[in-house]
Amino acid sequence: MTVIATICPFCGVGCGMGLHVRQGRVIGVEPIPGHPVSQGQLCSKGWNVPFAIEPEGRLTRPLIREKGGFREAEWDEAIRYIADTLKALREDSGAERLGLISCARATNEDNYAAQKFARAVLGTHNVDHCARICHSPSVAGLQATLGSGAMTNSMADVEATELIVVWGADATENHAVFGGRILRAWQQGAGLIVVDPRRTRLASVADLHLQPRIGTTIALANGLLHLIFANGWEDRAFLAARVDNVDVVRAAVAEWTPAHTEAVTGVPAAQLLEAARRYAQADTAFLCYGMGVTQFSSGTNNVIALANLVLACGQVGRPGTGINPLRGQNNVQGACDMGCLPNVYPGYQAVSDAAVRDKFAAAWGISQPTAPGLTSLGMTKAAEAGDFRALIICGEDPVVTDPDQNHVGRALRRLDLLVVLELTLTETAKLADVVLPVASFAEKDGTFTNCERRVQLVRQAVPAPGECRADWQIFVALAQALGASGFDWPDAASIYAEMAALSPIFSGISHTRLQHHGLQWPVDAAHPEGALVLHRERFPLAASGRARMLPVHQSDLAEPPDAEFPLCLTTQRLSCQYGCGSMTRRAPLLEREVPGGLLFMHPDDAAHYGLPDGAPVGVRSRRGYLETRVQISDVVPAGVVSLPYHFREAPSNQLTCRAEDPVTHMPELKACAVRVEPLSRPPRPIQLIPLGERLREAR
Ligand SMILES: Nc1nc2c(c(=O)[nH]1)N[C@H]1C(S)=C(S)[C@@H](COP(=O)(O)OP(=O)(O)OC[C@H]3O[C@@H](n4cnc5c(=O)[nH]c(N)nc54)[C@H](O)[C@@H]3O)O[C@H]1N2
Ligand SMILES: Nc1nc2c(c(=O)[nH]1)N[C@H]1C(S)=C(S)[C@@H](COP(=O)(O)OP(=O)(O)OC[C@H]3O[C@@H](n4cnc5c(=O)[nH]c(N)nc54)[C@H](O)[C@@H]3O)O[C@H]1N2
Ligand code: SF4
Ligand SMILES: [Mo]
Repeated sequence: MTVIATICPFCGVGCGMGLHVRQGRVIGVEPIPGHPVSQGQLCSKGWNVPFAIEPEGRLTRPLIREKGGFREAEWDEAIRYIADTLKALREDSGAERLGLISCARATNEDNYAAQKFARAVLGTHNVDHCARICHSPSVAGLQATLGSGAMTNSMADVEATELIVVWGADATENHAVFGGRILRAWQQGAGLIVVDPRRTRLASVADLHLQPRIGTTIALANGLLHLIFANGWEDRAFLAARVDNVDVVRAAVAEWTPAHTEAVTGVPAAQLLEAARRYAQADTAFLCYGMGVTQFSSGTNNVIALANLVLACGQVGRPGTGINPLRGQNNVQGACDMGCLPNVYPGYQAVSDAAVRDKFAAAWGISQPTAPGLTSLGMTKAAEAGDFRALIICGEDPVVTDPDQNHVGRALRRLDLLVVLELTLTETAKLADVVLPVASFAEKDGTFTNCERRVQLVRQAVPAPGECRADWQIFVALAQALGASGFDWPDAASIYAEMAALSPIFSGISHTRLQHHGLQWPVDAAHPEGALVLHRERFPLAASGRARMLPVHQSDLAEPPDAEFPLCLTTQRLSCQYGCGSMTRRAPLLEREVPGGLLFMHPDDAAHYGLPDGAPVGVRSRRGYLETRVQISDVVPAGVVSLPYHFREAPSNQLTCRAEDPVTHMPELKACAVRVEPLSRPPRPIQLIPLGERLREAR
């Protein structure tokens, strides 16, 4: 048996793992003892990696849709078919009706190749990925206030801080190994404040659990800021030296008195005072946050509200402090870094900047459109309207994971060409015209970038099953079939080198420099060894190097409960499952943990509806309907029900709404109105996409 050191392919913690390989198969895993992030730990998902990627049940040959089903095809035929169709569609209706969804689970090299294919070969900035419905408000909100959208500090900082604040994140479930580090830090004396409408595991041990009403982040942050200014607890020296626009924000939070804040958020005034005092007066306070902040139609303003709080107290730019978005997917930081976003090239270089466009045009030998492209949900919306023709989706399952499932299904069915690059036949792949089999993380070289900006090497441990190829190799073949040059990379390292040469913040990174547990960007002349802490002396926002506070105002949920739909539905994750479940649900031990689909409901609500634990129910929103079973739980507050989003038989996105953040188009995944209907028979699983069904509607 050999052991190959690599990185876990699930969440953004980026734990180091050794893959046990025998006879060309991954037969087990082990944690890596000296790894700086995971310190010899893995969570249950990491331990179950071999099941997630085992060759049985994987796609191994290209599939082309034929007569209501799929037939196997040779690579040459599949590539030719896609290339010819893309060419015809572009000639017919222009590059702006073609697009690409990239994959935050794949490597940086895959993602660089994907966006280069979209921009340099298709000729469009219509490239996006799941960050859109995840931390895009962090990218926008932190960019606007601090000048950079990434986690400012490192995960190890929780062990060197006086106070940890976890705001709208369920870290023991979703960043499990990091959640464990938070618990250890708390046991060793760090303070812990949790802000969450649900009583998460961390909330149940925290010194202080603020339990706001769903969707009241701005009110709460403004209320805390009001108390900080009112008591003179702000860091005046820091504000004078490093922050603009303070007085405007001070005036804007004047109305958020404790009484007003309590009335809106439901958090008692005494708790507000204690939280404000402890956060402002701690020498070091580490604030991290997640989807409970971003997944709202006010997502960007929510992030800005937290940034104001952090800046006011000078809790940034030093070890043990910071504003730290817990990036979700193993390589979502990397997919953003690589420019898989409609408005930036690799390294966050703006599409709107003519000098940047000229640089990439010269490097890639093709001029680029001047306007940013469509977002992922923008492409779906255009498709439903019949205004979009071809979409290449690498490793995402929007039929399960995007909001308003019935809308997604209608949109994808209207495309002239849907190509899906996947490990298995997901619900989305079932709708494709061509499905291409890809190599998993264990079958290719490359890099992942974790949530603390650490670029780490992923190493091929086994050959890919059947005819699977790495995503980047598929883009090479497609580019060549379309007559493009500049895609003749011999290996993943040379892709990284091309990217680094074009992106100042990664200019000091190469595969050879990453051997020892990677580097945290920026890695450039000013930071030759990378940066554990951002913004030590200046913020990369303006020439002055100063940050900017911005006033933000509380807004209502897009769809508050009413007489017809009296409950607020929120969506959550479970420690034992991941995303659409296409990988974790292949692991028998994980699948055994929780039955597929559960509706968490407070005991008072269950009593009101006369529902015993495990009772079958229908759940209905204005957009859809599903059936599942009730799990009575006082983790959720009364009036709120919660569904995990991993289960295709009871998919929460049947119900969710598409109300959007005006800045980033983030949908309001954390709140919509539903009603619960008791059933007198067992729940019926949702029939998603029956294989072969693909009614192409007349254009
Ligand atoms: N096991 C597992 N781990 C995962 C994933 C997975 O699918 N499974 N997915 C990965 C991905 S892609 C991501 S993005 C991360 C997400 O990780 P988290 O950010 O932790 O995501 P969620 O559990 O969706 O939401 C976090 C919390 O927000 C709370 N919340 C809801 N509304 C509000 C509100 O108005 N205010 C506040 N303060 N809180 C609110 C919810 O109660 C919930 O506890 O997890 C990653 N890790
Ligand atoms: N209701 C509700 N919906 C949500 C959320 C929520 O909190 N509530 N959270 C949202 C968030 S934060 C996110 S990030 C999205 C995630 O949504 P998705 O990105 O759709 O979720 P994943 O399960 O990660 O799907 C990734 C797919 O990539 C495939 N894959 C893995 N490795 C590779 C590879 O190397 N190459 C290729 N081509 N494919 C690969 C896997 O097989 C898997 O099917 O869901 C969002 N949807
Ligand atoms: S915490 Fe995240 S990266 Fe670590 S083993 Fe679990 S899923 Fe993998
Ligand atoms: Mo995410």
